[in-house]
Amino acid sequence: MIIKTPGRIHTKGASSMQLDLLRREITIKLVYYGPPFSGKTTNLQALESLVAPEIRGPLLSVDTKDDRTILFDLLPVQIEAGRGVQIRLKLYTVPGQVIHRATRALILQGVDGVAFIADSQRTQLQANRASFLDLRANLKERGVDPTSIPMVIQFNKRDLPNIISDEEIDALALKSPEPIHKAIATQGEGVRETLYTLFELTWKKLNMQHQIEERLEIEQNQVLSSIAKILGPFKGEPPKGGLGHASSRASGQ
Ligand SMILES: Nc1nc2c(ncn2[C@@H]2O[C@H](COP(=O)(O)OP(=O)(O)OP(=O)(O)O)[C@@H](O)[C@H]2O)c(=O)[nH]1
Ligand SMILES: [Mg+2]
Repeated sequence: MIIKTPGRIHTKGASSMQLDLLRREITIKLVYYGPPFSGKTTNLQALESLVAPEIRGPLLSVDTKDDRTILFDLLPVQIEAGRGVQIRLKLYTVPGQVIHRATRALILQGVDGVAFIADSQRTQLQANRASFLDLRANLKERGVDPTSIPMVIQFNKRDLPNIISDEEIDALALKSPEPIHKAIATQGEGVRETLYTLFELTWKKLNMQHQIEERLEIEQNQVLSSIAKILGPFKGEPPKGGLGHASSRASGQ
């Protein structure tokens, strides 16, 4: 961690979290990673329509005519977390196609948390695995321990035929260190839960490292419910401390 000016904290290496104590602003970078066509861009499109336009920028997409991401998508969201604290979330996607590895590595720079968007179709399971390994390798090459990065896995495209079953996902969730959500991103299902859980894990980690709550005199519950509020109502069991609690594994539908 480097302190550049009094009241301003920038982090180096894995995290790009910036904490400006004077302006009471925190900037957090979350990256949607995963194989080609798994629905990373669709997640951000769904979030763009879920979050009120006053608190988000337009979704910036750098893609080809046939909607393949070639650089990234970026959705900035600004959340008022009480006591004058502003949380600036920068939500990025990477391009999934194998040839864009260098771009993915670049976008991972300074990542605070990862949503891994897997494709539920059985034909894509190998692509999911390859992308997961690519993520780990990219992080390691940057000197980042992959297990230190808060991560949530989303099994998307639950509406399609020939997909990995709910029971198989539930079994995976029991042994997975990362929370798993099921989703149909095209219908907005599971999209909120994925982001909420990722935010919760990331916030807790950053707070442990930088004592954000103590420095800004804010309550974790207040922060989490501010995020829940901007995402709108969730399906399923109401979580503790807000919505979509990280320990509720394999939820989402
Ligand atoms: N049936 C179904 N289709 C989906 C779902 N989510 C995304 N898609 C479709 O899958 C295709 C790829 O979605 P994208 O969001 O562009 O995928 P991506 O992961 O951003 O792909 P790259 O940018 O190439 O890595 C699009 O045609 C989406 O409409 C889903 O839940 N169900
Ligand atoms: Mg995309």
